[in-house]
Amino acid sequence: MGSVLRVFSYLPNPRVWKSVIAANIGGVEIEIIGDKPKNLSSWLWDYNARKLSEEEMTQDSPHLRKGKRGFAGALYKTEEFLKSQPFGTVPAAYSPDGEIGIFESNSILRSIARSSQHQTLYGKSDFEASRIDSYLDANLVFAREAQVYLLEVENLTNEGYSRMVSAYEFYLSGIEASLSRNKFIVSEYLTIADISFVCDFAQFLREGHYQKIIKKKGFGLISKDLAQDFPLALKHLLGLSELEEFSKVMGSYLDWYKEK
Ligand SMILES: N[C@@H](CCC(=O)N[C@@H](CS)C(=O)NCC(=O)O)C(=O)O
Repeated sequence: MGSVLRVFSYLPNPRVWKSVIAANIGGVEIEIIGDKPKNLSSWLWDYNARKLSEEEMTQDSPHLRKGKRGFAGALYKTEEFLKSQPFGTVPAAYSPDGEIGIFESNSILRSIARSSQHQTLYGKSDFEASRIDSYLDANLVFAREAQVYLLEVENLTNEGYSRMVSAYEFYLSGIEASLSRNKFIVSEYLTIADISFVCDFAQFLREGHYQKIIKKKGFGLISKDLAQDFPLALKHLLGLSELEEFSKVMGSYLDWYKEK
C-alpha cells in the first residue's frame, strides 16, 4: 500500500468516489473523513476535521464563514483550512504529512494515480498523462456547468438551461468520438479519465430526479435521448459502473437510472 492521502468532504459525494475508485484500483491507501451534506455545517473544516459541539457553534466563533457554493448558511472553516484550501471547497485533500492541501476532485484523483504503482491508470508516458489531463480539464468544464444547473434547478432560466445543453453536447460528443476509436476514453485500458467521466456524468444524470421541476419551467430532460445520441458513452458509463471497483463505491447510485 502507498501513502495515506486524507480527504474531507460531505458524504456520499461522487467527487470523492473518483479518488476512492482510483485508490482501490491503484492500491493506494486513502482516508476519508466526513458526514452527510446537511451535517457538514456543524463540522470544523480543517485538516483535523471534526464534529463541533453546540457550544462551539457561536456567532463569534473565529471559524464562522458563509457558505459560498452549494452551502447556503454558516460553515466553520479554520484559517489553516483556508490557507491550504484557498477556495474553501470540499472535497479537500491533504498530503500524508498534512502539509500540502490538494483541491479540485480531478486533482485529488491525479494525486492518487501519481501515488500508485499502477502501470496505466495515469497513462504509459508523460504525453499520455497530458492527454488524460486534457480529458480531465474538459470534464471539469462540463462538471462545473452541471453543478450550477443542479444547484439552481429550482430557478432555472433559459440562459442557464441552454448553457447546460451546450456543455452536455460538447462534452458528450467528445467522449462519444473517443469511444468510437478506443475501448476506453484515452486508450485500450482504463485511466483516471474514465473514472472521472463515470462519477461526474452519473451525478449529472440526477437531473432525472428533478424532471417535474424542469418540466414545470417549460424544459425537458437534457439527457432524454442519451441512448440514441451518445450510445457509446452510455454503455461505457453503465459498463464501468458494474465493475466491482466501481460498484462497491457507487452502491445503488445509478439503479434508479437503470430501472427507468
Ligand atoms: N470542482 C470542484 C467542486 C467543489 C465544490 O464546489 N464544492 C462545494 C460543495 S458542492 C463546496 O465545498 N462549497 C463550500 C462552500 O459553500 O463554502 C471539485 O470537483 O472538487
